[in-house]
Amino acid sequence: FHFCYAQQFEFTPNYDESKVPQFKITNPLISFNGRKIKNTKRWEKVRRPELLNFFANNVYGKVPGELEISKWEVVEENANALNGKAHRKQVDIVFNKDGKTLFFNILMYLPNNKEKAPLFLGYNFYGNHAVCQDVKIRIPDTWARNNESYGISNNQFTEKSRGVRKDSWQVEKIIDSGYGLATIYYGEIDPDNNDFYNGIHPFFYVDGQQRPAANEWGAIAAWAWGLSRAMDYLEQDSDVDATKVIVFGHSRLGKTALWAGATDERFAGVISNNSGCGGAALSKRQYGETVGRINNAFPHWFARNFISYNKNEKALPIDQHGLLALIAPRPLYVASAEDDRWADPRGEFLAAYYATSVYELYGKKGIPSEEMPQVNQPLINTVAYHIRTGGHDVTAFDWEQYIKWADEQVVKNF
Ligand code: GTR
Repeated sequence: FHFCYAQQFEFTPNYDESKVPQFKITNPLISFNGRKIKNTKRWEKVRRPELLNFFANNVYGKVPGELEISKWEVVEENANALNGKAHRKQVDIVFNKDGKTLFFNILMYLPNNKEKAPLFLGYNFYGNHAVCQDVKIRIPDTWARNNESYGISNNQFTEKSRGVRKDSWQVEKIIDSGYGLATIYYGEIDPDNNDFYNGIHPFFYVDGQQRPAANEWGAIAAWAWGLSRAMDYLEQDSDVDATKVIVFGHSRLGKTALWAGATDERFAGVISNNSGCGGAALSKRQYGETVGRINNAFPHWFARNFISYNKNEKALPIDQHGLLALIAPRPLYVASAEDDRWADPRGEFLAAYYATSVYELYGKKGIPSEEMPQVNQPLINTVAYHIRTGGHDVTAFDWEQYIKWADEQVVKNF
């Protein structure tokens, strides 16, 4: 059944820069009670926790408890994958609680020329088998969104979707650059539907509870939680350099990567690809997708408390630059696409710019000015940004920049 707290919502997106409302940007280095944060110690003791708490209670929702991996199992592996370049592993991560079971499968490719590989970790939208044309990749049998061109009907994946997203994953490029890739089908943690009876949420319900409380996790926080559990596994996989795991995500999964990076400091770097509203973009600009629109179209993504900012962005005590600042001093890459106006490229850029003061507190370089770089001219510092030509997607160009930035900022082998 469905929870219908979405009302009818009249919406025409604004794409006119001159109609962006005037607003004040909250200084990330002034605490909610007005104190100036002058050093990293105060940031870590006072400001970072209060911001984290704000986003947890009012935007993404808190995780109501703890649940450890019950067991993991390597269900398939081959040291000679991708013409001998890579070691492929498929690992089931299993959770058991009160008679309930949930598992997700991590597909990994690790470069054979590295002992412990740095790694990109990210969710996929269409199943692990969609990221690479490799017949050995298992096809998830969990819920899938129907998609005729990918051969997905009756909410089931088929052979037809094998490799369909390979251009957005660039597995060979990643391996050739000395990185591993770990990917998970996001629907295995929580199917992307407006309901809360399946996926991981029910594992935390008390008797009779049917949905999370107003300040508890929506789907994005649940997916972010899954990334942290994947990290628990990676930390004890001796083929991986767990100190160099970069969490990556596109669009709703970019929002997820940002929240995972903010909540789990084990992630050594974070990539937001076209994450837009509720991700890297400033909500107060109300350009393209807005808080009200996203909460109405996807009522299950955020904590219910986030609804109080529908058509009321000005009430936000901190905007999404505060989320980006939570990732400091770890390297952060925010990427936009010129035609992806729905995600507000300028809003994504400005959030990275306004988060920069926190990086500077740590002596790191972020975005030096309010001037956006030209299209296809990446700005690569600890906080990196690019806007490329084209639309809402992940491309080879995007991956080339992420690898270059990871070389310089995370792995330091350039
Ligand atoms: C859109 C949504 C965006 C973005 C996108 C996606 O429909 O409005 O916030 O998340 O979906 O995930 O592809």
